[in-house]
Amino acid sequence: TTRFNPQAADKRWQAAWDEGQTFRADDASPKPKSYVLEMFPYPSGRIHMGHVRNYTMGDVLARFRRMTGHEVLHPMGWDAFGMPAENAAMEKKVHPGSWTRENIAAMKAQLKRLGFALDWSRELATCEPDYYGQEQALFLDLYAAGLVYRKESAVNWDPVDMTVLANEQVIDGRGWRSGALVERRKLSQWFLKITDFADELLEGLSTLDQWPEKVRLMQENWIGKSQGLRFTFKLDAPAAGHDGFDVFTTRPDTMFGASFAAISVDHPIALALAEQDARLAAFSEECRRIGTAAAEIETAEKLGYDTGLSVIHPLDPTWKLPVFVANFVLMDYGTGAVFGCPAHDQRDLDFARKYALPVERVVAPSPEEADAPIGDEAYTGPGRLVNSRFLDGMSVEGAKAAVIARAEGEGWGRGTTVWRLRDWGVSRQRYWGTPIPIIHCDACGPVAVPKDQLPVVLPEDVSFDVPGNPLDRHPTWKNVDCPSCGAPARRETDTLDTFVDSSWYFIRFASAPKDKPFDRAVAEQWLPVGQYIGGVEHAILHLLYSRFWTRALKRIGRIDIAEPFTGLFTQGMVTHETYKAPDGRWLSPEEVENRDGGLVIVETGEAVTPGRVEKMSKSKKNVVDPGPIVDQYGADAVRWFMLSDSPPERDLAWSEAGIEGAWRFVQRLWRLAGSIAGVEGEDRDLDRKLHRTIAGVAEDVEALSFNKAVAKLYELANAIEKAQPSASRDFAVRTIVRLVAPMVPHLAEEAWSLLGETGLVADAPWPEADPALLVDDEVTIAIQINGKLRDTLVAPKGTDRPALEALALGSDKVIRLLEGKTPKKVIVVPDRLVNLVA
Ligand code: ANZ
Ligand code: ZN
Repeated sequence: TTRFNPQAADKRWQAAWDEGQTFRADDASPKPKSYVLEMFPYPSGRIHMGHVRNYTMGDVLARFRRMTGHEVLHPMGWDAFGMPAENAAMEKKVHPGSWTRENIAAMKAQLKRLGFALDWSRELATCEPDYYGQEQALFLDLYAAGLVYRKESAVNWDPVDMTVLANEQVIDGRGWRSGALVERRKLSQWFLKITDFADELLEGLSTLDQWPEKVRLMQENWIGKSQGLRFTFKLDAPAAGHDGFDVFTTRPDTMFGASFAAISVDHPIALALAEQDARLAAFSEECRRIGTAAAEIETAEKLGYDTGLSVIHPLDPTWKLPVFVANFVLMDYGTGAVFGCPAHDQRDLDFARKYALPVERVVAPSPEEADAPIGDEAYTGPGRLVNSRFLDGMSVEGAKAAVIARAEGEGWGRGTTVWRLRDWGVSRQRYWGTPIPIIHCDACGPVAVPKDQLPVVLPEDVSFDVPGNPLDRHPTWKNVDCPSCGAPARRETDTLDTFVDSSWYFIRFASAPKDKPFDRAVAEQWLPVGQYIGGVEHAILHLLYSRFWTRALKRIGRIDIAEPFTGLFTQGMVTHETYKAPDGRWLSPEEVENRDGGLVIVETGEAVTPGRVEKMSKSKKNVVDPGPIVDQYGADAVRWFMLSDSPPERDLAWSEAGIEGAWRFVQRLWRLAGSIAGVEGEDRDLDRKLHRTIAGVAEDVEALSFNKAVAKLYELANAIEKAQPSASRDFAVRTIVRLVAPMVPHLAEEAWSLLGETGLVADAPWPEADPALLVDDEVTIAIQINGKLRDTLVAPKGTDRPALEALALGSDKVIRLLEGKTPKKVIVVPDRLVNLVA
């Protein structure tokens, strides 16, 4: 046979699959349904290696599931709204729509070039009205159900560009383009009531046993359920029009270790005080500049301002605590106020050391440590209460309950639950997104666009010469009559967060009628997604929003599915070497060469720091574009390489040697396919190897352990190559073609037809493993009489007790030694021994 020519084969089989609509999912199929989904890409311009790896994994599973008798839904689409399109519009003067659609066309061609078994008839792009119009309908359904509301909320405002910035556009407190200090402005914005589902979303995590533990944990932390005590601190003397304020604590047990109270800079009392106190006003301004996001505050230095006020300890009216305004207290968590217990909270300890406040231990891990001093580290472990009056000797949990009971009995506090999760703000002051289908009328307020007027289509004639949202300055689009009273009114010019688009695309893939978002019965046939595969960067927001959206639809009776993704897999990244010049500049591989055993810059001859292996990224110039690689080696070699070497959850280092190895293996498979001898004869060892591989690869693919499946296939190929011609060998050749079909489908189709098989290997059933051939090697069993070794026998591993007993009793030596007597007792330890007690 000649060499396998991937360029020709790829083209031939891709055309055959297209023409035969091989991968079209049939809603009406009686087969068991299987929904395999990879996170859909943002159409940035070109497919990168991360996509190739992600989609190859999903593809192997999808093809495997088809071979094992499933009707498979494996769709693809485009997460097509978002800022990069607007940036391109500003920089290159192209319309975001044409930029996006061109990218989609280019990337689609690249995906097709890789031979993915996708149902392209279900392709969707979120930027098209037939998609976002249905999203608007769903938004209005949620609005009608009270799950959408409007409230004032702060945004990042760039005073030079006169535009709202996304958080990622704020770098060190400055606008990414203008460099101006970003201000916080309050705007009226739309919110989805995800907090209504906090409990459900948390509880639901326990049902997701096919999700990575770390993702479940991240979601749990994000939802952040905290149980504790909310109580009122009375001010010693009323101030700024307040008698006191509420605090929230998860550690009511530590009340006797309190040494101060602290309120947020945005707390009403702090705001009122700052009006009279210029120094406090300046302090607050400074804190806001550092940032008020939880992550920033965690790392920032703890700063406080002593208000001179004091509060009364609720468990001892003679005990006063000073009140600080502090930068580490967040306004939008709990009550925006805390009591500080330095001995048992690190932030409080840092703060107390800085402002010379008392530090008293109230929890001790052992009685001997009751008065052990606290050093630089707060004690947050378990123990018993000390120095705490009526709580002394109680456990932490017992003391918490005791303080809550006392507070509730005396009426100064209540046990409560506080959530970290906030409602989802979905308003974006951007053009390239789903228009929010609302009209603002001076008389009627916000009015839903009537459903028969959907979709609210984005106007095409917009310009990006001026910063800000073009929808805001588009008079004919913006100014409309109120659907309710007919008076002149204005369209909402904010668009939806693109996370809304990706919160339900998997439902639209399952069912996409023209006149509604989806057909419930059809969608429920496919959903939930059995296996979802994507990057861990979406472990929190995208997955949580999708879970919320699905539950919200369930609550309003639109679909009866609680969790959208039963199986989740987060794959590792594709990495590559980097090169750095002496001046710290990143170099691309073309700028570097090997000279006398060392790496140097081609132009200057300067030495290059040999590269660390890092995630492929443009900034580090270590990106390998899959396009030319696929052209050179063919789709199968690239796919094979993506699956080999590393476990799929770990990073995969791209290497020239790796892709060449994959290419050679594809050629070896091709030579094997051409080596049918047509002779008789059995080869038991090869049979066994083959059947174990059939079972093992199936197991590995189901578990997404692709690298293990690949290793087994290598071994099998080795064994076939070494085997003498036989009928077993011919059968193994025919079978390995089916086994590799999910991974290297083009080679497999080509080989399938070379072997004279009819139809497509993509449609062929997965080979069946013969259970008799799966039993591991034979084992040697000891035969004892009265505990003494008398003989041994060889039996297949796993032979059952009666069979082993019979074999032992049939041994010549045993028959001789027993002299015709029947043993009183027979003890059998399978795979080990048979002991005959005479
Ligand atoms: C006193 C105390 C003593 C606390 C102690 C902890 C340890 P989680 O678990 O995250 O819910 N806290 C409450 N509201 C806050 C706010 N708005 N900004 C910053 N910190 C706030 O944390 C709850 C704990 O975080 C609360 O319990 C409170 O400090 C603090 F030994 O109260 B604790
Ligand atoms: Zn009106």
